Amino acid sequence: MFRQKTDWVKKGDDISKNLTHCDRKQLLNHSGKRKASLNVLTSWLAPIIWDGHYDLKILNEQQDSRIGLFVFAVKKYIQFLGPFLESAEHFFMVGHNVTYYVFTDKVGYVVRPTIGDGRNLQLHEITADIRWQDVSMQRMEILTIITKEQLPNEIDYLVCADVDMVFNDFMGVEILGDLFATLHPGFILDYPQAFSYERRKISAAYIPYGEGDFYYMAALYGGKVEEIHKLSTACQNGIKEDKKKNIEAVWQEESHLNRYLIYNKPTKVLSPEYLWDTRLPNSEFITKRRFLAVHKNHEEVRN
Ligand code: 4YA
Ligand code: UDP
Ligand code: MN
Repeated sequence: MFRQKTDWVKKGDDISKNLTHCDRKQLLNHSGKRKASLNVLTSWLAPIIWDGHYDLKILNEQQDSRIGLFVFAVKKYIQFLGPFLESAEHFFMVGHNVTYYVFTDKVGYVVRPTIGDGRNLQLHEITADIRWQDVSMQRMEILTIITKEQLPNEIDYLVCADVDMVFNDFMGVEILGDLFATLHPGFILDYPQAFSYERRKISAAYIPYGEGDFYYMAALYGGKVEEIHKLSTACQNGIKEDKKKNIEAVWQEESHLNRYLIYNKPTKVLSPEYLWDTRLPNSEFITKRRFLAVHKNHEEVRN
């Protein structure tokens, strides 16, 4: 049966009511600030994932994928692994098939948390690099290897994360897509010229002024295993090229990731709900804080 005209009018009313309750609407009054990050769609029509814009019940019914969560916990960062895994058990992909891929130089020290049904933990031993920058970048090298040899047989999607984080609210299948990346919470209202991209032409991560959509944070990104293989190979090649020239991109692998994502657009972008630090301004724009940075003493954990 056809809907009566009044039904449509009613539906329209509901939408405008929702809009008045949307905090991001405040931005309409901000002048001199960029609003692209607070949108629900990028210019290339990829969704930007904000709370309230998807129906998780329907997505869960449609999704039967095997999901990996890749994380490095090397040297002093081993202290973050317990809270990271425990919070992931509460909030990460609840009800789905999850494998944690943990890389550490201290396999013997890891206290295995209680892991739910349909979830498992793989511990992999690696040798620690001396400089923290190298440890951070080594993640790309490991990704190139495991996404080629091991992961294609084990999982469909891989999520790559920093370990100095805790899950603080649900993060589910709404994030999954062929290639997804997260908006850096420190740059949400900035224009691209203010992004901390690598600006030296000599680096393989170079991004000229005038280019770039968003500044993405390397603390959370992912996609289909094949896509992460392509991404990590490109970033690792850039890192190697720079090393040959005795240079290092300003934000290590994050700089290479940002360059890759300009020319290989993500199919989904995660809003800062998915990456937050409670010390940051502009928190009025987010209603969920799903993944929070632990406040660490940088000098202490990095030496
Ligand atoms: C990281 O962020 C951490 O080292 C910081 O401690 C903090 O958690 C941040 O992420 C969110 O330009 C309250 C501090 C606000 C700092 C905003 C800038 C840094 O931005 C860099 C790129 C890198 O992405 C760093 O990883 C990031 O700092
Ligand atoms: N990392 C590690 N051991 C180290 C340095 C880095 O395991 O000694 C890993 C860890 O997963 C960490 C990530 O590399 O979360 C990125 O480094 P960090 O979190 O210090 O960067 P930030 O987010 O502060 O820029
Ligand atoms: Mn971190």
